[in-house]
Amino acid sequence: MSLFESSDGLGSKEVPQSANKGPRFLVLEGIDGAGKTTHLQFLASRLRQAGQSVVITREPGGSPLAESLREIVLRSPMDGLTELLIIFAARRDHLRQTIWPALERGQWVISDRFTDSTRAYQGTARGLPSSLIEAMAQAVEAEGRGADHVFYFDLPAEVAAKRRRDRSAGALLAEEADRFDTETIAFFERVRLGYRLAAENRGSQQTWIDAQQSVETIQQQLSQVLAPWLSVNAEPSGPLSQPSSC
Ligand code: Z5A
Repeated sequence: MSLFESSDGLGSKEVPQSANKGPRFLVLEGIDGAGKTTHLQFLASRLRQAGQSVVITREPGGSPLAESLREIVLRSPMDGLTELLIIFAARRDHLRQTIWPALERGQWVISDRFTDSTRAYQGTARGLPSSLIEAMAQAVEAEGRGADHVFYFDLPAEVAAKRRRDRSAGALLAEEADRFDTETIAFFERVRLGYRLAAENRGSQQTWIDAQQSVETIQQQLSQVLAPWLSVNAEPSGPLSQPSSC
């Protein structure tokens, strides 16, 4: 996934006191190949058509430091606890450098993955204690706004693996494998379970999507979710000339 569109990093490092109307910080979650990138672009284009300013970002990554940490997490051998610590370090910088400043400017933020990835991958799938993950999440996110709404793209791991193979075969060069590409189908089924548990804890601030449906059907579902938010956020958001606007 190469859609990271960087922030200018000019935003305040003060603790943000976001008071925007309605949801502004959207997150897409799901196993690798579930369709997050595809539908993230759709959500962003719908928001922009409605006159909103949107920052697209991703995890691990989304700020210069966090992008460096992403390379380490994806490529360097390490144990699960080391992985967890690096992911939260990256998230802290991502929030401070990119997400909170964008929200403060009145922009929308759409992130490909956020803390529920940690709950699902490092928690349910790798078996690290949820008490540790929740304590770290609280420390890293507590001063500012967290995800307003999470879209979970649910897909059987076998189907996701086939989609990834098809995508690689269609590319000029096969995708470079990372540490997660060598995980088993059973691992990704545990991740799916982790997402189901995370969604149950999120109450109404989430949309569960059967990602086996066609792209068009999923886009209709996303449009229905967006519609009431766009009427709440009817005024154009943020300074559209910001270099970090997309
Ligand atoms: N990670 C972690 O362990 N803990 C954490 O806290 C965080 C991350 C934040 C980052 O992966 C890795 O970091 C991730 C977990 C770990 N690894 N894994 N697994 P990444 O950022 O490199 O990649 P990704 O986010 O996992 O996924 P992706 O490759 O970008 O896939 P995707 O965005 O979900 O799918 P897509 O590219 O939109 O779609 C895949 C293909 O399916 C593509 O050809 C589409 O055209 C096709 N597609 C999409 N939707 C459909 C439908 N509905 N029908 C048919 N075909 C479709």
